[in-house]
Amino acid sequence: MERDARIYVTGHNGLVGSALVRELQRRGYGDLILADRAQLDLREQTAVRKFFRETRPNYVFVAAGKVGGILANDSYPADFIYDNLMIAANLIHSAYERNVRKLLYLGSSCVYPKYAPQPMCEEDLLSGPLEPTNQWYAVAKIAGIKLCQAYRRQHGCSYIAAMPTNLYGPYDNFNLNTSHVLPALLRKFHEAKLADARQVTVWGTGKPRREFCHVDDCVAACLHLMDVYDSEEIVNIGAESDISIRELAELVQDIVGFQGEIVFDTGRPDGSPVKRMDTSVINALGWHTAIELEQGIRATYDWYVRHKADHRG
Ligand code: GFB
Repeated sequence: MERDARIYVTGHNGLVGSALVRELQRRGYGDLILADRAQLDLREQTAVRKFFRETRPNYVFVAAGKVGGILANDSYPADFIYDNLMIAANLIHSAYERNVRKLLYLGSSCVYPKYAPQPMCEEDLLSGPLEPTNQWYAVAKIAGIKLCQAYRRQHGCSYIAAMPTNLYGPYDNFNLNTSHVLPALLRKFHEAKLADARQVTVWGTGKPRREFCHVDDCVAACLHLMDVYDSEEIVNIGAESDISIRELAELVQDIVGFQGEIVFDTGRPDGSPVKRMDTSVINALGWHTAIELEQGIRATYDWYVRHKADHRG
């Protein structure tokens, strides 16, 4: 992307979008197009088309979306499928109408089947049934991938799609009902430490395994793909190692410095047993993770304590 390019980062208040903006600014991109929810509802086709007409972006990052952890996905299936379908369709079609030079669409590791062979390769897409708790989100994200591929095939659009694993970092959602596991654990252990509580409850059996990629690593991958990749196949962004939820809870307990015990609420769903990403494609393109998990969690915990711990929500 040229330094004077007009770059539209959707979802710039979210985990990925905010990290993208920080990194683009650090690299000297001065013409960023940003609009928050009050300014532009991405589910509204007419409003999105008008916004593209007026702002004329050259590049678009689709980091906007309705996202959440296992409980939010399970509780609000209509929101997860409708919002994400509309956002993908409106952004991708408007990009086509306004001749956007290149668009990067962000999917998720949950697009892969629940029992996909591990590690999951890009070719495993649509090879089996999805995890029921997040199938609504996954179907919308798969539709977004297919939109990118269809506009490339029919109209020659340079739209690419990346599938990040579970992400974490600053500006994550720390609401215990809607967040992903890592921010939830940071908050639970932090509040338990302050309250001198005897125990912290972790959902599920603790046996599922997940990968956690720091959002700054993910952003480096996205910008790298924008530079070097232009093809219809999706590309995984993985953490290159995984960990069980029990091990993760113990690590967070240690980082936060909570002295009590961990109990598992097995009445809560586990979700997919394991989600390991095969990263050979993106590794061959020259990207690797740089932020080790413990270091990344420590930095995120520092950020949480400085910015969020006093706020409820
Ligand atoms: O991060 P998480 O909500 O999403 O949960 P998924 C990961 C694992 O952590 C599950 C367990 O086995 C949870 O049961 N867990 C333990 C907890 N304690 C907690 C807690 O306090 N909060 C939460 N949230 N989980 C998501 C999808 O799946 O992955 C999304 O629902 C998206 O659509 C995302 O794809 C990447 O990893 O199971």
